[in-house]
Amino acid sequence: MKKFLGVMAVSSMVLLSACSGGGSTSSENAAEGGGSGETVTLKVGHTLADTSHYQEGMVKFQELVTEKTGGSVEIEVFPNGSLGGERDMIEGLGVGSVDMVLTSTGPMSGFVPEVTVVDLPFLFRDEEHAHKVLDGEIGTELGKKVEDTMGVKTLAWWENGFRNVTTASTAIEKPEDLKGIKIRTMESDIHMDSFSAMGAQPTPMAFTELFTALQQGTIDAEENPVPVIMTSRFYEVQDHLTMTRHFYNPSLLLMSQSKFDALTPEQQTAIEEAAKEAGVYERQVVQDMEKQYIEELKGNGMQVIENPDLEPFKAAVQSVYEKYEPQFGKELIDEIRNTQ
Ligand code: EAX
Repeated sequence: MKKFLGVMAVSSMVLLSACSGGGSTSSENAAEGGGSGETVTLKVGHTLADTSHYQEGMVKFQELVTEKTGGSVEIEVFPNGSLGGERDMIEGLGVGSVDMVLTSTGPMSGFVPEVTVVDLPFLFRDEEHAHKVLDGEIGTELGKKVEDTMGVKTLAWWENGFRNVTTASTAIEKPEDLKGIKIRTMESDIHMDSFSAMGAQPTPMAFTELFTALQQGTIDAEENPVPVIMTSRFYEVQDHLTMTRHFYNPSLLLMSQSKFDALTPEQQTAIEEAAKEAGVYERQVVQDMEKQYIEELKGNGMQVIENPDLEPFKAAVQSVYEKYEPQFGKELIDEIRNTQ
């Protein structure tokens, strides 16, 4: 995979500089690196709305990159899946069609299964617990695993948030209420196994196809963090929300290794610092939005169950731990759980 990505990236670099499209280099700014004094423009894609937490984080990232590089590097943001779904964009890192992608860990099971240990249901107590793990040794090692396996640069851990169930017409108070419900999940084996264990019928699907599928009724339900449900207007096609917080969903800001290597050392440091600082900012945006948007979703007609009894849901997914413990190792799972 690394050798393949390396080759593809080099060939795309050549292609890109030949046709001087996105990610290419053009005009003046010698002061802050940019050895050749040209401004480097880097394209970053994500799937969420231009009012989302991802976008707010990206605007902060843009500002910080411009500031820290004195304008020698510019970030161009492509929201709304305009560069494709998360899996497409991750693949695009290899072929040079995408310079950077902000992706949730869901689709990573197709690329670096080890990193999906963080997707286990009810693994994290709260955001603080998750941040402690991801900003610590475990998060660093998982980020390194992505780099070593895919030959891309892991810039930072951002946040999508705790995921909750929404449905078109069924109030979900206990796992039995999910029986036979056709629910969309991300392209994640753990997510699909968790909903099968709760009795639902999971359908993996790219985010870019989700709203239409809900609108047409080919699926009954989906699950996402509150800021996504609000900014992607799922309240228009779903009437019920239960705050199950069943998965904590981190996001990875990944960059093409060859694009990173083409920068000066000063620019590389600036990008890495900006990615981390904007990530801290973005996490706060998620929490602020969650507080604000639960009331707004009610105002938009959604029936919200804010404090369901989660014990029956946790009990229903124990089989998922039995299945994946051998893959990830009980030690790592316990280490994550016991992180204070
Ligand atoms: O990462 O696919 C999803 O449901 C995600 O929340 C979305 O792509 C953002």
